[in-house]
Amino acid sequence: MYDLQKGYELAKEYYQEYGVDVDEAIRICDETPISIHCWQGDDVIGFEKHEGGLTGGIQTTGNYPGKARNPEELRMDLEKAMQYIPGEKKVNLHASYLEAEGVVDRNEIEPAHFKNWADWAVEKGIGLDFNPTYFSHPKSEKGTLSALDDDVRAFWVEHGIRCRRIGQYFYERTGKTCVINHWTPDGDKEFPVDTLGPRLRLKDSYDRIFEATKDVKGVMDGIESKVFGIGLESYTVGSHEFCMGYVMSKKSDHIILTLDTGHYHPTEVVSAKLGAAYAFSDHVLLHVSRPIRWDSDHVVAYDDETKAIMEELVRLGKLDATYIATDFFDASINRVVAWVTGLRNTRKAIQAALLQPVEAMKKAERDGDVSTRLAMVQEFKAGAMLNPVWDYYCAKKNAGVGLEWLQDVKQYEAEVLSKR
Ligand code: RNT
Ligand code: ZN
Repeated sequence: MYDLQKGYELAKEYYQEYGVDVDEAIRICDETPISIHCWQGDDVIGFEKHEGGLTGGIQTTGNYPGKARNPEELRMDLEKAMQYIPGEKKVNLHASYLEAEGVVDRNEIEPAHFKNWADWAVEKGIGLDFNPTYFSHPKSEKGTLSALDDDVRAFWVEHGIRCRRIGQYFYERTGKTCVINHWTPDGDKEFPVDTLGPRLRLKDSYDRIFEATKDVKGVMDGIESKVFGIGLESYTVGSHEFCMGYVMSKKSDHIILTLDTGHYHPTEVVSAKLGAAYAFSDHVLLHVSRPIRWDSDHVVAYDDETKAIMEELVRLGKLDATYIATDFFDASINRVVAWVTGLRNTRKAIQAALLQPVEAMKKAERDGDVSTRLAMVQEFKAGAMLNPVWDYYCAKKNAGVGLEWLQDVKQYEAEVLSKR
């Protein structure tokens, strides 16, 4: 191992010349919460006792051995991953990850079914986020919150209501805001004749959920849009325009927009949407993912778009206003490696964005010196002296420098995962 202290001192000296305070950049990076999605650990299956696989137009591919088969294994795998993910963390659960004796249907779930998760979070000192599960269920085949059948729609409205109450329970137990993401896969394989009706029903369902739970405290609600799903290619009820319209029309302090990096046409990017979203809202929920040709939910990479998103949040001054959550599911590799890699990349992109002379860049722009602006932005694109700072930070957090963590995770695979 090279001399980490020396690297850090040199980086400090380097950044000082540009007026960037490295210690402050490390502190902000460390304190920015990232919500780790639980569903990478078991390929989005959950712990309900009924049959049936993953539906809703999302898909995991691969059959790598060692996935978590029960809540104990999932928590154990999460703990292993969290060991190598530096900084403030939350864990993001789906309603389908409940713990109950027999079959408990989606319209029957209660805080008690998530008590073990809450106990665990309190013990770890982390917050919990939540998601209603509007898929992988016999009643989700012909739509959920937008279903034509009134009974089916009422069933899912009840699910949404119960999820908000569970969100409050998480807030009460952990003392940290619970961010709920509302996503429905509702859509159509073919072009529908009536594109408005389902949207009016979805709007009414969300209204009913929020009206019935007006008293709920400590919860934020992201409304997530999508362009299409597998088998639902032609029409999505909760499209971007629908969700943006819904959120903005509510003028609520807890109903916010969710932007998932895999949910747009291939040439559209979330980084370009943030400035507009923040012209109308105080908070945004981010789902950081990696779409390869479609919403494939590959492990988050340290790529241009992830970096651009974090740069944008820092430059907008909205890093602390944004709820950052990961959302990917790769079943073709060691799932702990997937978590650690995706989460470290997300955190590293935040660190890189904080190690830039944003004030000087803004000043050049204000002064109309667009040449300096271009030169400066480009100078810091490569990350300058990011790695020595990142390595120093990881060492300080005991999260493994470089690939140090990989050996331990491989050993965990040999001793634990491969025996499942
Ligand atoms: C699906 C959405 C949604 C899900 C999770 C499992 O396209 O991105 O957020 O990935 O709810
Ligand atoms: Zn998502």
